Amino acid sequence: MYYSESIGIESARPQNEFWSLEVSDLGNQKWKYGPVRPGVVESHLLQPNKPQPYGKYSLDQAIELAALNFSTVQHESGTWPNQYKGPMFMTIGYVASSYFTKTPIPGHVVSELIRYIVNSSHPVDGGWGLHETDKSTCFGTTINYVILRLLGLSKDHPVCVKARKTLLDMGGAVGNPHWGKIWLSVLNLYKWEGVNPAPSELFALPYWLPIHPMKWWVHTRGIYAPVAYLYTRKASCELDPLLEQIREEIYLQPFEKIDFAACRNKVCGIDLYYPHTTLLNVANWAMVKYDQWRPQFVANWFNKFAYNLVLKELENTENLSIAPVNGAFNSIAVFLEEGRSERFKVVVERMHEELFLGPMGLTMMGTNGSQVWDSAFAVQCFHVSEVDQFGLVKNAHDRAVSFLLRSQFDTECVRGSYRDSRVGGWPFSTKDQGYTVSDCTAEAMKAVLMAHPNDTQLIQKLHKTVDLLLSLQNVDWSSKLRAYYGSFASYEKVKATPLLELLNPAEVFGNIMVEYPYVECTDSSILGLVYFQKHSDYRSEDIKLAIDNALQFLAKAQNPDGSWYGCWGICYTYSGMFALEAFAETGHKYGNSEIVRKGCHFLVDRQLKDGGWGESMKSCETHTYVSTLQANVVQTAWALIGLLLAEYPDLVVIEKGVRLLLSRQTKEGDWAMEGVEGVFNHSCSIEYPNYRYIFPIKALGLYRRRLKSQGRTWRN
Ligand code: LAN
Repeated sequence: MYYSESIGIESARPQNEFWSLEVSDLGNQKWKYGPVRPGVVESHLLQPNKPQPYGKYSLDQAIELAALNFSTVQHESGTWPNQYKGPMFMTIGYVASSYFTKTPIPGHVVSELIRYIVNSSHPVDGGWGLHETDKSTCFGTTINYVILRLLGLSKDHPVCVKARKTLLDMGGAVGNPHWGKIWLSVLNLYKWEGVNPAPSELFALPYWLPIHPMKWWVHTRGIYAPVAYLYTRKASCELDPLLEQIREEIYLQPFEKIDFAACRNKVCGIDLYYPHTTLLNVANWAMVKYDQWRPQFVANWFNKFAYNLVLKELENTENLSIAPVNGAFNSIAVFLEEGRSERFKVVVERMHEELFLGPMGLTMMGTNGSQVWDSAFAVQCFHVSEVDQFGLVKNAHDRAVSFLLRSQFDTECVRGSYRDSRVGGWPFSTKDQGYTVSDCTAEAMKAVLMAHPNDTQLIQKLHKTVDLLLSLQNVDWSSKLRAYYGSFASYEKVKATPLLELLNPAEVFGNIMVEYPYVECTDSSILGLVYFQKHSDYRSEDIKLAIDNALQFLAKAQNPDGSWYGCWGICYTYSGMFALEAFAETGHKYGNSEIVRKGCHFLVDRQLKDGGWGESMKSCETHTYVSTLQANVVQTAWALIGLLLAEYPDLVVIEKGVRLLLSRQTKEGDWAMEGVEGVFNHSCSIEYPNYRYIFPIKALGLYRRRLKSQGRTWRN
């Protein structure tokens, strides 16, 4: 049961006002409150998740109904909006920025934000973790407690009382990791002298230096540019009576008595995932000394470099920023530089596109959505299941394809933003967000090719996509040295040494400093190139070589037990599906490849008694397969897809999984949300609500093909 109404603060809720979702042609989505009545999409998104399994459909009926149901919840823009939630450290950005810049948050937003946080508090101790299904941590509990207080929940409200006790039991807010300390300092609830340094000078270093920040992972440098600006200015919100009260609530000692400088390296043991190295401690110590010594005018001068990068980021993303974390920091930097300028107003307006409403309330998502990614997979699953021409599904399919075609990048980034070419590429969410991702580009290319296999103009346009994809492959001498020759990373090629991880200051995430080779990104890139090759001779030799190199990387990345570690989905099951698909599409099947046989056996050995698969988020954290007790639909579909594409011979194994999918299907043709599907940086889980349609439809469709190819029919 979710809290739905009164949470102790007054929220004006007139009878004739409703929440409705506006989505632009480019997939930018915004929840609005007003006279517009919610439609089918909104009702679907706001409906609590408790569909009853029906399980009586035949295979054909199951596929068709699922595809029809999925089509009805598509928005006319061609996207499938969904609450892409999970991380519990995003909303603080929106709330802190609003508080800092004194930008009022409308009452209807306030009450929904509170409702989500209240609903997601830990049932036992009332705290919050790094992500929604995490144990309570100091970071999660502090920032979500602070949000509730800033939004007007009383300190004596039972939710605050319970959370505060948990926070104080963990030693109070001094145990926050770096990002927590930064937000608290921005809000004047902590002192900058207790924050490990992020000086703007780093951004003024010459680019040829191997550790230059603009060679870091796009997210990390996107966050640290505005953070450096705020740190160097020691920017703090104006103190007011509410902040003074919060200062007295979140620490064990009175605020004035705390020696903040001594808390710089203090991190609550529960939070710590990635401890400091000695090298980082020494570097921090030196930077603190430097910071104390360097005159303010020098600091201001260096800050111009960091601010310039903030502006470039805003220009390249239509004022959106790559994701909410840096978006919120950017908004404060712009406010400090420009006050309530036109740019500031747009930046604030666009932040609302990252807030999304769901049955539990309103929250800041991981990105401004997952539009391109989901639409690309949707188109593919309709084709694989041969329902793309079926009734209403055809309409949904065509709209999704048009959306993909509209979302391809056709302009480059502005000069001086340290960004690679992007024309021809696709993002994860929307064109405005502006960042090419290797696998999103490849999967979108595959989808549009499936839809328009003979369109010569389109194929011509995809030449740029192929150029871009090939340019993203790690094939230089350093990748050879590090054994990831042939791989693909997420947004860019690997540009700097993983040794930079020794300087990872975030404490709660692993592998955030630089790009890494990712099995899934490599798999998808292979698939995109393979599909392209079926339709064109363009750069065929280069493509062939790229695919060979990528396959060799995948072979090396396979663990001795046959598995591949997944970085963006949970976990070995997710990666197993992608890897087996990449091998299958290049002609490596169970019958002719030892790699594929091992990959299949790994999955088959983990099939649960109920016939399906279920893998826990713990796999990602511990790098060891951890099964759940019961199967879930999405992971069962992933395993089935891998096995079916690999042509795993034992149909009994596969049929058991198929039966599990059918047994969980509802009368309406969809499936319940059963758990979290995604992950990032090894420690944070994130939901992909559309996966529960896309992958079961694909798995069932593949199974139907397999039966047909063997001249068999389904028996209930
Ligand atoms: C995502 C979501 C999508 C994901 C895939 C396309 C699935 C993946 O194959 C490549 C990487 C990518 C694009 C990705 C990267 C990191 C993101 C953007 C996220 C997991 C969603 C949120 C996350 C972002 C980094 C959150 C901010 C937090 C930090 C620790 C920097």
